[in-house]
Amino acid sequence: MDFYGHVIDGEEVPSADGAEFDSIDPYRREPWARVALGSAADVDRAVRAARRAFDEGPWPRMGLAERGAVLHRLAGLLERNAEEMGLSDTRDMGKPITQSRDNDVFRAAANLRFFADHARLSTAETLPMDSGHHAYTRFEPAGVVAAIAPWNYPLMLATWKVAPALAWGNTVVLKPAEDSPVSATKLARLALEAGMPPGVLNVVHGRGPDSAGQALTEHPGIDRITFTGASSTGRVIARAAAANLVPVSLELGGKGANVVFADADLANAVEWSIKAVYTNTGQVCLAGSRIYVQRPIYEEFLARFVAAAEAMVIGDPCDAATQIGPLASEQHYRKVRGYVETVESAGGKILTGGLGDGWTVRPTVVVDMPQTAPHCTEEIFGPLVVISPFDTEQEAVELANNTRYGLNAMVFTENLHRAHRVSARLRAGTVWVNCFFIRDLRAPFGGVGDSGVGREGGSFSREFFTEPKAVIIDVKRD
Ligand code: TXE
Repeated sequence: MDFYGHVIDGEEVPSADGAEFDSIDPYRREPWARVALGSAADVDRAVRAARRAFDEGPWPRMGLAERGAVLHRLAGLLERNAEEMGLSDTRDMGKPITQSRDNDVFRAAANLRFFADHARLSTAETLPMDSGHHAYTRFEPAGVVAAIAPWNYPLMLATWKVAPALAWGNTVVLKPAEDSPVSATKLARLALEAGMPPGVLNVVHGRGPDSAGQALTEHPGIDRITFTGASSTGRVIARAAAANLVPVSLELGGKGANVVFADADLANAVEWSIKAVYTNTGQVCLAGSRIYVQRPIYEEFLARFVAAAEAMVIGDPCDAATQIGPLASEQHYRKVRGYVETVESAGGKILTGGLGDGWTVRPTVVVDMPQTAPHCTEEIFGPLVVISPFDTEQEAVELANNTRYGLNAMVFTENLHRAHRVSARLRAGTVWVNCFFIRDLRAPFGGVGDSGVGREGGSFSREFFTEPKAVIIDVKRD
């Protein structure tokens, strides 16, 4: 079994105390990689290395074009190693290979390319003042960024944080999720190959509480924390950030509502609705896990949706034909299984799906579920959708907004006025109309309520990963 170490100051190293853990392939349900298990000592080494690289190294002082060229080279290396990078995530957490290799790796590369270019082309405000002074803004790197990544899009979400942080001249300590560690070590190896100076991108593996994650968020040498994961963990991290007065960006869970009006293009609505809840086996914060369908088309929508769900190919995620793999870990499988097993006691009915082999849950469709049931209010993070009918637009908006989460929502309608009207009324960071998952990296990304704090993307990432400085010059003297 291959070993994956921490990457600290340009070196791949074991833990200071020699501790290791197994990464489990959730389809084969056996270890496939050995990984260094970090603790506070390893985090401290990494933060010190990142601090040295920030205070003394070339990275923050480099021109934007030169720094951007390194990020573009790294993007190219990811693309050239797409097979290996994709397979790492697939073996770690069971994502179908056509999603990890053909989508996530290229999106990771796009993150690096986009933020390299965005930083280079970014303009800053200048303010000629009536008093004869001139004010302008400098976007200076914030310092050492702690990035804590989840396991559902290991490489893609790591780069979503690392790319803007690096592009703006920060140095980074990345802690990947313990269920998906391998691609992070490979990313850091490739960064060195691309010419990134030692200490600029460090990776420390480990768990969250009482482990590397907690040590990183509590470390006094950190200047920013960016986190994607559970809402409960977000609260813990926000407390750690508050103790050190460190700005924190939290991208947390979701319970996306998908509202399908009777005037929708039905084929389009079904196609996107299936993708919205079953992509990555439902382990997506953006999952459209509650579908509300207007009554005149409810039965027709259900029939088409169930047929499409039943046609999905379940199996080995390394097989290119597979659309639904196992859940990412035994622990996560147990969580999702709990929701499947309690559908009937909560008042609902399973139309299709249920438990599969191993740690697999089949694409599951639930109807007749009371809106107060946990299945309608909690993030399940698996291939289970609750479909409910509604009558009026007002009722649809109320149902959609009836959640503590507010990450995203979908609306399907051919009525332009309704599309704008409902989009404005939905409590969500992103609303997709007649589509899903389409992203422009300049747009704000994040959620309201339990879905998070702050936005990233484009200039929103710039605001977070820099310290904007106002410089005011007296220009009136001669
Ligand atoms: O998340 P955690 P888990 C949701 C989803 C899932 C649930 C639990 O509903 O079922 O969260 O998943 C690190 N200090 N999402 O337990 O614990 C941890 O090591 C510092 C939604 O895996 O939040 C990992 O790197 N770090 C989601 C990362 O946080 C800590 C993606 C995420 O793990 C820490 C994932 C601590 N005290 C899960 N505790 C999304 N928004 O997309 C944990 N970590």
